[in-house]
Amino acid sequence: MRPLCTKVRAEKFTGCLLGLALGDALGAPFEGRYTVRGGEIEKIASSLELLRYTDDTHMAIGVAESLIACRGLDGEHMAKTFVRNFRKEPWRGYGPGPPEVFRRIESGIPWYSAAEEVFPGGSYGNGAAMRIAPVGLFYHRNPEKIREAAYLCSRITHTHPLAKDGAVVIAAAVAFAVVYGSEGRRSDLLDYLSAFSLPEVYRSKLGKIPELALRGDRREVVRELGNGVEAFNSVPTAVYCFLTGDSFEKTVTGAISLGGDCDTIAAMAGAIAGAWWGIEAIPSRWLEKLENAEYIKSLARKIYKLTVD
Ligand code: RVK
Ligand code: MG
Ligand code: MG
Repeated sequence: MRPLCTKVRAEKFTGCLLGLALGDALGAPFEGRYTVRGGEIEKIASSLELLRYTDDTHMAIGVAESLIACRGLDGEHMAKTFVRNFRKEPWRGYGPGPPEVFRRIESGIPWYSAAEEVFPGGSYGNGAAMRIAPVGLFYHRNPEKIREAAYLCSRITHTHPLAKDGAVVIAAAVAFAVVYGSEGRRSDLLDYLSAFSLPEVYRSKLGKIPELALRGDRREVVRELGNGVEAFNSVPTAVYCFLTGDSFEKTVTGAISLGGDCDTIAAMAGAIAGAWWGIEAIPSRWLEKLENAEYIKSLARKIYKLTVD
């Protein structure tokens, strides 16, 4: 891949975190559905006064807050931030695992081992990947640090290797989008990801994307890549949505249309697409209704200041 020659723009950072939150908020009303028609998304979006986000964004906010406060990834600080944020807003629709991890941390179990036994072998849910975008922003200049940082961030709640590697894929995709966005080719993302020595399930699913993209058959995409809550059944799907959506809007609506865990797939795809096209590509009719948009934007700007300015 060619080296970074132009300064990356702050609009990509704000686009990334707002894109994550919008994918989450727009997808949330449809979570668990078999399929969703494009018109339904717009109908719900225009009928709601507020586009309210869920645990995906709530946890990504915690990741960003902690990265900013510590000027890097500090596992203990981030774990405390997650617990504090969860206690303030436990109603955000968290999966079963993280609240149990938080209870364990509060009972005195160290943050680095609290998640180990919540599921056999640790959780392989997509909860680590859905919140990881700020890590991709923070380390966009240092791809060699992305794995270590994504693993550390995941370890707090998701210790299964497939959850951790799912987080690596999304963090790396965000870093790629920030650095190469607009000028490069989106399809180069698959090459970029191949440098991360991912487990077989990710290599095989990512390898199927070009063919699936040619056919564009929704049912085949769900069958081959998945649309479930497991990291390996949603992370490659989010990458597919980014690679086949020709705009921010199409990426997010395409992700939601797949149904299943569509708030999370749209959150991950929205973060990558927002980082690629920047905030200016996000429809203002959606942005104006997004809950806490100014705060989310301010976090993205702070990460930009710490890493680029
Ligand atoms: C509600 C067996 C396992 C497993 C293991 C399954 C929010 C469990 C967000 C578990 C996201 C679920 C989602 C999710 C994020 C995981 N053996 N089953 N080793 N590991 N599972 O609980 O943060 O929507 O059924 O850790 O990853 O919008 O409940 O939560 O869609 O995956 O939750 O894993 O969930 P958790 P999470
Ligand atoms: Mg959610
Ligand atoms: Mg979800």
